[in-house]
Amino acid sequence: MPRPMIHILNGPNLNMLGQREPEIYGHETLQDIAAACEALGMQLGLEVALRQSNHEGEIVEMIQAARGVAAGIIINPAAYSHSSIAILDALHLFEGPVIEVHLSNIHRREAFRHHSFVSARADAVIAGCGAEGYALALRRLATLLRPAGSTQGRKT
Ligand code: DHK
Repeated sequence: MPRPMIHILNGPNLNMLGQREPEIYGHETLQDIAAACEALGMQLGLEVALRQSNHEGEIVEMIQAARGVAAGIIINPAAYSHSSIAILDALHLFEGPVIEVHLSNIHRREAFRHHSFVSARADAVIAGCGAEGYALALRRLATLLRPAGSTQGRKT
């Protein structure tokens, strides 16, 4: 049986993780996050594909391309969280669950980071857990995508 596909989409400047303000965003690189999510995906029975773009329109196209292909989306829209209605609208086109992740706790930072347009479509929002936020999002998607009545992956 093919494993359900999860797309992990990342916005601007997240390609610089590891070098970028590590006191805020941590020391892990996006490649580290991709490797950790692929390994966890194997355990959870999910296939994982991680992508990043510095361009709003490309992120919109990634979301459109996930339709009918991905069972769920994890998205860190980065700075576009606070400005992009286009990304919100694209997510409204996607039929599966969406989890929004922020490495930092955006609510403890500058006021302009407190509002995310994307949250209006997200089934859950994880902020302030660093790179672990992606793993938490993956676990939540595994729960949401588990067939009703299935005990697979449950601890007890
Ligand atoms: C990442 C960014 O690049 C910022 O623009 C957001 C987010 C916060 C994060 O915490 O992952 O404001």
